[in-house]
Amino acid sequence: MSQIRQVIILFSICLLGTVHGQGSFRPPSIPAIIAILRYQNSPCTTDSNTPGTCLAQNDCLTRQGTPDGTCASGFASCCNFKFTCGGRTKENETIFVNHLYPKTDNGTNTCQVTIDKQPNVCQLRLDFEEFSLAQPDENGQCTTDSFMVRTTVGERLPILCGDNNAQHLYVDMGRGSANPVVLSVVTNGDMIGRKWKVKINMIPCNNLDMAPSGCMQYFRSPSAVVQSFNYGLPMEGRARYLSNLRYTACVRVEENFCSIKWETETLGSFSWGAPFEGNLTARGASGGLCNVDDFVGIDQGSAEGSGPGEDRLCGTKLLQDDYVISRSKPFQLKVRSNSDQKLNAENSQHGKHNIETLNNVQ
Ligand SMILES: *[C@@H]1O[C@H](CO)[C@@H](O)[C@H](O)[C@H]1NC(C)=O
Ligand SMILES: *[C@@H]1O[C@H](CO)[C@@H](O)[C@H](O)[C@H]1NC(C)=O
Ligand SMILES: *[C@@H]1O[C@H](CO)[C@@H](O)[C@H](O)[C@H]1NC(C)=O
Ligand SMILES: [Ca+2]
Repeated sequence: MSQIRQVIILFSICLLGTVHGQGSFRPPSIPAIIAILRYQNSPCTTDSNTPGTCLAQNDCLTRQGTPDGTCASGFASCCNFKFTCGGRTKENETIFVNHLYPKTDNGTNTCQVTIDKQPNVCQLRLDFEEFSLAQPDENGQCTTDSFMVRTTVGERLPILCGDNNAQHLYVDMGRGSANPVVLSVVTNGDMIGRKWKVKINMIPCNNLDMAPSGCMQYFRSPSAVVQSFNYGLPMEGRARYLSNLRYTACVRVEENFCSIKWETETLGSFSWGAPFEGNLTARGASGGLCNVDDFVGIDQGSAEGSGPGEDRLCGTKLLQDDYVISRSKPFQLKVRSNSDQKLNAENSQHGKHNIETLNNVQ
Protein backbone atom coordinates (compact mmCIF):
# COMPACT_ATOMS: atom_id res chain seq x y z
CA MET A 1 0.00 0.00 0.00
CA SER A 2 1.62 3.16 -1.00
CA GLN A 3 -0.62 6.01 -0.59
CA ILE A 4 -0.92 8.68 1.90
CA ARG A 5 -4.31 10.14 1.51
CA GLN A 6 -5.60 12.86 3.56
CA VAL A 7 -8.93 14.48 3.60
CA ILE A 8 -8.98 17.70 5.48
CA ILE A 9 -12.36 18.50 6.84
CA LEU A 10 -12.48 21.74 8.71
CA PHE A 11 -15.98 22.77 7.99
CA SER A 12 -18.15 22.15 5.07
CA ILE A 13 -18.15 24.71 2.41
CA CYS A 14 -20.59 24.76 -0.39
CA LEU A 15 -18.84 25.99 -3.43
CA LEU A 16 -21.43 27.47 -5.62
CA GLY A 17 -20.65 26.09 -9.01
CA THR A 18 -20.14 28.61 -11.69
CA VAL A 19 -22.54 27.99 -14.45
CA HIS A 20 -20.76 28.23 -17.71
CA GLY A 21 -23.21 29.59 -20.16
CA GLN A 22 -23.03 28.09 -23.59
CA GLY A 23 -23.31 31.51 -25.17
CA SER A 24 -26.52 32.24 -26.84
CA PHE A 25 -26.96 30.75 -30.21
CA ARG A 26 -26.15 33.17 -32.97
CA PRO A 27 -28.85 33.38 -35.53
CA PRO A 28 -27.56 32.40 -38.93
CA SER A 29 -28.59 35.79 -40.23
CA ILE A 30 -25.44 37.32 -38.74
CA PRO A 31 -22.77 36.83 -41.33
CA ALA A 32 -20.12 34.36 -40.33
CA ILE A 33 -17.38 36.74 -41.24
CA ILE A 34 -18.42 39.23 -38.57
CA ALA A 35 -18.49 36.57 -35.92
CA ILE A 36 -15.06 35.38 -36.90
CA LEU A 37 -13.63 38.88 -36.87
CA ARG A 38 -15.13 39.52 -33.48
CA TYR A 39 -13.76 36.32 -31.98
CA GLN A 40 -10.47 36.39 -33.87
CA ASN A 41 -7.64 35.54 -31.46
CA SER A 42 -9.85 35.32 -28.40
CA PRO A 43 -9.23 32.41 -26.02
CA CYS A 44 -11.34 29.28 -26.33
CA THR A 45 -11.31 25.74 -24.93
CA THR A 46 -10.47 22.98 -27.34
CA ASP A 47 -12.34 19.70 -27.49
CA SER A 48 -9.26 18.20 -25.80
CA ASN A 49 -9.93 20.57 -22.91
CA THR A 50 -6.80 22.65 -23.42
CA PRO A 51 -6.62 26.40 -23.94
CA GLY A 52 -6.87 27.37 -27.58
CA THR A 53 -7.15 30.43 -29.76
CA CYS A 54 -10.21 31.19 -31.82
CA LEU A 55 -9.22 31.47 -35.48
CA ALA A 56 -10.61 30.84 -38.90
CA GLN A 57 -9.74 27.28 -39.80
CA ASN A 58 -7.36 28.34 -42.58
CA ASP A 59 -5.50 30.74 -40.30
CA CYS A 60 -5.11 27.98 -37.74
CA LEU A 61 -3.60 25.60 -40.28
CA THR A 62 -1.35 28.30 -41.77
CA ARG A 63 0.02 28.99 -38.29
CA GLN A 64 0.78 25.29 -37.73
CA GLY A 65 -2.02 24.81 -35.26
CA THR A 66 -4.58 22.04 -35.14
CA PRO A 67 -8.28 22.91 -35.33
CA ASP A 68 -9.81 21.21 -32.30
CA GLY A 69 -13.41 22.15 -31.73
CA THR A 70 -15.29 25.26 -32.68
CA CYS A 71 -15.80 28.77 -31.34
CA ALA A 72 -17.47 31.99 -32.44
CA SER A 73 -20.78 30.18 -32.32
CA GLY A 74 -19.45 27.53 -34.63
CA PHE A 75 -18.10 29.93 -37.25
CA ALA A 76 -14.43 29.52 -36.36
CA SER A 77 -12.05 26.85 -35.11
CA CYS A 78 -10.63 26.58 -31.66
CA CYS A 79 -7.01 26.33 -32.69
CA ASN A 80 -4.74 24.18 -30.59
CA PHE A 81 -1.12 25.29 -30.41
CA LYS A 82 0.24 22.38 -28.49
CA PHE A 83 2.96 22.98 -25.92
CA THR A 84 4.93 19.80 -26.17
CA CYS A 85 8.41 18.30 -26.74
CA GLY A 86 10.96 20.98 -27.62
CA GLY A 87 8.73 23.83 -26.45
CA ARG A 88 9.85 26.88 -24.54
CA THR A 89 7.54 29.22 -22.68
CA LYS A 90 7.32 32.14 -20.34
CA GLU A 91 3.54 32.21 -20.35
CA ASN A 92 1.48 31.55 -17.26
CA GLU A 93 -0.97 28.64 -17.35
CA THR A 94 0.75 26.84 -20.18
CA ILE A 95 -0.22 23.19 -20.49
CA PHE A 96 2.49 20.67 -21.28
CA VAL A 97 1.14 17.60 -23.05
CA ASN A 98 2.64 14.54 -24.69
CA HIS A 99 3.27 14.82 -28.40
CA LEU A 100 0.18 12.96 -29.60
CA TYR A 101 -2.12 14.18 -26.82
CA PRO A 102 -5.03 13.44 -26.36
CA LYS A 103 -3.81 10.15 -27.83
CA THR A 104 -1.05 8.24 -26.07
CA ASP A 105 2.56 8.19 -27.15
CA ASN A 106 4.28 4.87 -27.49
CA GLY A 107 7.99 4.42 -27.91
CA THR A 108 11.43 5.44 -26.74
CA ASN A 109 11.78 9.18 -26.54
CA THR A 110 13.04 12.14 -24.57
CA CYS A 111 10.55 14.96 -24.43
CA GLN A 112 11.75 18.17 -22.89
CA VAL A 113 10.27 21.63 -22.38
CA THR A 114 11.80 24.76 -20.93
CA ILE A 115 10.06 27.29 -18.70
CA ASP A 116 11.78 30.63 -18.61
CA LYS A 117 11.81 32.60 -15.42
CA GLN A 118 10.09 35.95 -15.33
CA PRO A 119 11.54 38.42 -12.81
CA ASN A 120 8.38 38.52 -10.69
CA VAL A 121 7.90 34.74 -10.56
CA CYS A 122 9.33 32.76 -7.63
CA GLN A 123 7.62 29.37 -7.82
CA LEU A 124 5.89 27.10 -10.26
CA ARG A 125 2.98 24.89 -9.41
CA LEU A 126 2.73 21.85 -11.65
CA ASP A 127 -0.66 20.15 -11.71
CA PHE A 128 -0.74 16.70 -13.21
CA GLU A 129 -4.18 16.79 -14.75
CA GLU A 130 -3.23 13.58 -16.47
CA PHE A 131 -0.10 11.57 -15.87
CA SER A 132 0.38 8.00 -16.92
CA LEU A 133 3.87 6.59 -17.43
CA ALA A 134 5.36 3.11 -16.97
CA GLN A 135 5.32 1.69 -13.43
CA PRO A 136 8.47 1.83 -11.30
CA ASP A 137 10.62 -1.31 -11.25
CA GLU A 138 10.70 -3.83 -8.40
CA ASN A 139 13.11 -1.57 -6.54
CA GLY A 140 10.67 1.32 -6.69
CA GLN A 141 12.79 3.22 -9.19
CA CYS A 142 11.64 4.90 -12.37
CA THR A 143 13.96 2.99 -14.70
CA THR A 144 11.60 2.55 -17.67
CA ASP A 145 9.96 5.96 -17.77
CA SER A 146 10.71 9.04 -15.76
CA PHE A 147 9.46 12.57 -15.27
CA MET A 148 12.15 14.94 -14.07
CA VAL A 149 12.24 18.58 -13.02
CA ARG A 150 15.58 20.27 -13.45
CA THR A 151 16.22 23.50 -11.65
CA THR A 152 19.29 25.16 -10.27
CA VAL A 153 17.71 26.33 -7.03
CA GLY A 154 15.80 24.70 -4.21
CA GLU A 155 15.58 21.08 -3.26
CA ARG A 156 15.97 18.20 -5.63
CA LEU A 157 12.61 16.91 -6.70
CA PRO A 158 11.91 13.19 -6.85
CA ILE A 159 11.94 11.47 -10.21
CA LEU A 160 8.38 10.32 -10.89
CA CYS A 161 6.68 7.62 -12.92
CA GLY A 162 3.55 5.49 -12.84
CA ASP A 163 0.09 6.99 -12.39
CA ASN A 164 -0.08 10.42 -10.87
CA ASN A 165 -3.34 11.96 -11.96
CA ALA A 166 -4.36 14.91 -9.77
CA GLN A 167 -1.01 15.15 -8.02
CA HIS A 168 0.85 18.43 -7.87
CA LEU A 169 4.34 19.78 -7.19
CA TYR A 170 5.76 23.15 -6.25
CA VAL A 171 9.04 24.10 -7.85
CA ASP A 172 11.22 26.83 -6.42
CA MET A 173 12.55 29.19 -9.11
CA GLY A 174 14.56 31.38 -6.80
CA ARG A 175 14.31 35.11 -6.38
CA GLY A 176 17.36 36.41 -8.11
CA SER A 177 18.12 33.56 -10.43
CA ALA A 178 17.30 33.85 -14.11
CA ASN A 179 17.66 30.15 -14.68
CA PRO A 180 14.90 28.30 -16.46
CA VAL A 181 13.20 25.15 -15.20
CA VAL A 182 13.38 22.16 -17.51
CA LEU A 183 10.76 19.43 -17.44
CA SER A 184 11.62 16.20 -19.17
CA VAL A 185 9.87 12.93 -19.76
CA VAL A 186 12.03 10.00 -20.78
CA THR A 187 10.25 6.89 -22.07
CA ASN A 188 11.72 3.52 -22.97
CA GLY A 189 10.13 0.80 -25.05
CA ASP A 190 6.81 0.53 -26.85
CA MET A 191 5.04 -1.77 -24.42
CA ILE A 192 2.64 0.84 -23.12
CA GLY A 193 1.01 4.07 -24.15
CA ARG A 194 2.01 7.20 -22.22
CA LYS A 195 0.01 10.31 -21.71
CA TRP A 196 0.41 13.50 -19.73
CA LYS A 197 -1.15 16.90 -19.31
CA VAL A 198 0.67 19.13 -16.87
CA LYS A 199 -0.62 22.59 -16.08
CA ILE A 200 2.14 25.06 -15.31
CA ASN A 201 1.17 27.92 -13.03
CA MET A 202 3.57 30.72 -12.29
CA ILE A 203 3.35 32.06 -8.76
CA PRO A 204 4.45 35.65 -8.24
CA CYS A 205 7.02 36.36 -5.51
CA ASN A 206 5.63 37.45 -2.13
CA ASN A 207 2.24 36.11 -3.11
CA LEU A 208 -0.01 34.30 -0.67
CA ASP A 209 -0.23 31.44 -3.14
CA MET A 210 3.43 30.60 -2.62
CA ALA A 211 4.06 27.31 -0.84
CA PRO A 212 6.11 27.74 2.35
CA SER A 213 9.77 26.98 1.90
CA GLY A 214 10.50 23.25 1.90
CA CYS A 215 6.95 22.20 0.99
CA MET A 216 6.94 20.24 -2.24
CA GLN A 217 3.21 19.77 -1.95
CA TYR A 218 0.93 22.32 -0.39
CA PHE A 219 -2.73 21.78 0.44
CA ARG A 220 -4.54 25.04 0.85
CA SER A 221 -8.14 23.98 0.87
CA PRO A 222 -10.13 22.96 3.93
CA SER A 223 -10.87 19.67 2.25
CA ALA A 224 -8.18 17.83 0.37
CA VAL A 225 -6.72 14.43 -0.30
CA VAL A 226 -3.05 13.72 0.19
CA GLN A 227 -1.77 10.63 -1.50
CA SER A 228 1.62 9.23 -2.27
CA PHE A 229 2.91 9.20 -5.82
CA ASN A 230 1.72 6.33 -8.00
CA TYR A 231 -1.10 5.44 -5.66
CA GLY A 232 -3.35 2.77 -7.12
CA LEU A 233 -4.47 -0.81 -6.96
CA PRO A 234 -2.07 -3.30 -5.41
CA MET A 235 0.39 -5.04 -7.68
CA GLU A 236 1.57 -8.53 -6.90
CA GLY A 237 5.19 -8.51 -5.80
CA ARG A 238 5.53 -4.75 -6.22
CA ALA A 239 5.29 -1.81 -3.94
CA ARG A 240 3.62 0.98 -5.83
CA TYR A 241 5.27 3.74 -3.92
CA LEU A 242 8.63 5.00 -5.05
CA SER A 243 11.86 4.41 -3.20
CA ASN A 244 14.30 7.13 -2.15
CA LEU A 245 11.59 9.64 -1.36
CA ARG A 246 12.35 12.59 0.80
CA TYR A 247 9.83 15.38 0.62
CA THR A 248 7.29 17.25 2.67
CA ALA A 249 3.58 17.75 2.08
CA CYS A 250 2.25 20.78 3.95
CA VAL A 251 -1.24 21.76 4.99
CA ARG A 252 -2.10 25.40 5.40
CA VAL A 253 -2.90 26.30 8.99
CA GLU A 254 -6.33 27.85 8.94
CA GLU A 255 -7.04 30.75 11.23
CA ASN A 256 -7.80 29.71 14.83
CA PHE A 257 -6.91 26.09 14.29
CA CYS A 258 -4.46 24.77 16.77
CA SER A 259 -4.03 21.15 15.87
CA ILE A 260 -4.39 18.70 13.05
CA LYS A 261 -5.82 15.22 13.11
CA TRP A 262 -4.55 12.84 10.48
CA GLU A 263 -6.93 9.97 10.11
CA THR A 264 -6.97 7.07 7.70
CA GLU A 265 -10.06 6.62 5.65
CA THR A 266 -10.65 3.05 6.76
CA LEU A 267 -9.18 0.91 9.50
CA GLY A 268 -5.84 -0.51 8.42
CA SER A 269 -5.68 1.51 5.22
CA PHE A 270 -2.40 3.14 6.15
CA SER A 271 0.59 1.24 4.82
CA TRP A 272 4.08 2.61 4.66
CA GLY A 273 7.04 0.42 5.50
CA ALA A 274 7.54 -2.26 8.15
CA PRO A 275 6.06 -3.87 10.21
CA PHE A 276 3.94 -5.76 7.71
CA GLU A 277 2.49 -8.46 9.90
CA GLY A 278 0.83 -9.20 13.17
CA ASN A 279 -2.62 -8.49 14.48
CA LEU A 280 -4.05 -5.06 13.86
CA THR A 281 -2.62 -3.60 17.06
CA ALA A 282 0.85 -4.86 16.31
CA ARG A 283 1.05 -3.52 12.76
CA GLY A 284 1.53 0.14 13.48
CA ALA A 285 4.86 1.27 14.83
CA SER A 286 6.34 4.60 15.77
CA GLY A 287 9.51 6.35 16.83
CA GLY A 288 12.80 4.52 16.55
CA LEU A 289 11.09 1.33 15.38
CA CYS A 290 10.45 3.11 12.09
CA ASN A 291 14.13 3.54 11.40
CA VAL A 292 14.36 0.05 9.94
CA ASP A 293 12.39 1.00 6.84
CA ASP A 294 10.10 3.65 5.38
CA PHE A 295 8.08 6.07 7.49
CA VAL A 296 6.08 9.27 7.50
CA GLY A 297 6.94 12.07 9.87
CA ILE A 298 4.37 14.06 11.82
CA ASP A 299 5.83 16.18 14.60
CA GLN A 300 4.56 15.40 18.10
CA GLY A 301 1.93 13.00 16.89
CA SER A 302 -0.16 11.13 19.42
CA ALA A 303 -3.61 9.68 19.85
CA GLU A 304 -4.41 12.17 22.63
CA GLY A 305 -2.95 15.24 20.99
CA SER A 306 -0.85 16.03 24.03
CA GLY A 307 2.61 15.31 25.35
CA PRO A 308 5.75 14.85 23.30
CA GLY A 309 4.20 12.16 21.08
CA GLU A 310 6.03 10.44 18.28
CA ASP A 311 7.47 11.96 15.16
CA ARG A 312 7.83 8.86 13.01
CA LEU A 313 5.03 6.54 12.00
CA CYS A 314 5.22 3.40 9.97
CA GLY A 315 3.71 0.00 9.28
CA THR A 316 0.24 -0.86 8.17
CA LYS A 317 -1.59 1.14 10.78
CA LEU A 318 -1.41 4.68 12.18
CA LEU A 319 -0.72 4.27 15.91
CA GLN A 320 -3.44 2.36 17.80
CA ASP A 321 -6.58 3.69 16.21
CA ASP A 322 -5.56 4.85 12.77
CA TYR A 323 -5.34 8.50 13.63
CA VAL A 324 -2.73 10.90 14.92
CA ILE A 325 -3.23 14.32 16.43
CA SER A 326 -0.47 16.90 16.29
CA ARG A 327 -0.32 20.39 17.72
CA SER A 328 2.98 21.17 16.11
CA LYS A 329 2.90 23.93 13.52
CA PRO A 330 3.31 24.22 10.60
CA PHE A 331 1.23 21.17 9.71
CA GLN A 332 3.49 18.89 7.76
CA LEU A 333 3.74 15.32 6.62
CA LYS A 334 7.27 14.27 5.87
CA VAL A 335 7.45 11.39 3.44
CA ARG A 336 10.49 9.14 3.58
CA SER A 337 11.31 5.91 1.81
CA ASN A 338 14.69 4.24 1.66
CA SER A 339 16.44 2.61 -1.29
CA ASP A 340 15.57 -0.93 -0.17
CA GLN A 341 12.18 -2.00 -1.41
CA LYS A 342 12.50 -5.76 -1.25
CA LEU A 343 10.17 -6.36 1.69
CA ASN A 344 7.79 -3.62 0.67
CA ALA A 345 7.48 -5.31 -2.73
CA GLU A 346 7.06 -8.77 -1.24
CA ASN A 347 4.23 -7.37 0.83
CA SER A 348 2.70 -5.61 -2.18
CA GLN A 349 2.53 -2.30 -0.37
CA HIS A 350 0.36 -0.77 -2.99
CA GLY A 351 -0.91 2.33 -1.45
CA LYS A 352 -3.92 3.50 0.28
CA HIS A 353 -3.04 5.67 3.15
CA ASN A 354 -6.34 7.37 3.16
CA ILE A 355 -5.77 9.98 5.74
CA GLU A 356 -8.62 12.15 6.77
CA THR A 357 -7.62 15.15 8.74
CA LEU A 358 -9.54 17.40 11.02
CA ASN A 359 -7.57 20.36 12.14
CA ASN A 360 -10.05 22.04 14.40
CA VAL A 361 -9.25 20.08 17.51
CA GLN A 362 -8.91 22.56 20.34
C1 LIG B 1 3.09 0.61 -29.88
O1 LIG B 1 3.42 0.77 -31.26
C2 LIG B 1 3.72 -0.46 -31.92
C3 LIG B 1 4.20 -0.13 -33.32
O2 LIG B 1 3.37 0.80 -33.94
C4 LIG B 1 2.49 -1.35 -31.87
O3 LIG B 1 2.77 -2.59 -32.48
C5 LIG B 1 2.08 -1.58 -30.42
O4 LIG B 1 0.88 -2.31 -30.36
C6 LIG B 1 1.87 -0.25 -29.72
N1 LIG B 1 1.61 -0.50 -28.30
C7 LIG B 1 0.70 0.13 -27.60
C8 LIG B 1 0.57 -0.24 -26.17
O5 LIG B 1 -0.01 1.00 -28.08
C1 LIG C 1 -0.82 32.89 -13.17
O1 LIG C 1 -2.21 32.59 -13.18
C2 LIG C 1 -2.75 32.34 -11.90
C3 LIG C 1 -4.18 31.90 -12.08
O2 LIG C 1 -4.89 32.81 -12.84
C4 LIG C 1 -2.63 33.59 -11.05
O3 LIG C 1 -3.12 33.33 -9.75
C5 LIG C 1 -1.15 33.97 -10.96
O4 LIG C 1 -1.01 35.17 -10.23
C6 LIG C 1 -0.59 34.16 -12.35
N1 LIG C 1 0.85 34.39 -12.27
C7 LIG C 1 1.44 35.47 -12.73
C8 LIG C 1 2.92 35.52 -12.60
O5 LIG C 1 0.83 36.37 -13.22
C1 LIG D 1 -1.38 -8.56 19.13
O1 LIG D 1 0.00 -8.83 19.05
C2 LIG D 1 0.73 -8.37 20.17
C3 LIG D 1 2.22 -8.55 19.88
O2 LIG D 1 2.46 -9.68 19.12
C4 LIG D 1 0.27 -9.13 21.42
O3 LIG D 1 0.98 -8.68 22.54
C5 LIG D 1 -1.22 -8.87 21.58
O4 LIG D 1 -1.71 -9.62 22.66
C6 LIG D 1 -2.00 -9.23 20.34
N1 LIG D 1 -3.38 -8.78 20.49
C7 LIG D 1 -4.40 -9.51 20.10
C8 LIG D 1 -5.76 -8.90 20.30
O5 LIG D 1 -4.28 -10.63 19.61
CA1 LIG E 1 11.68 0.42 1.99
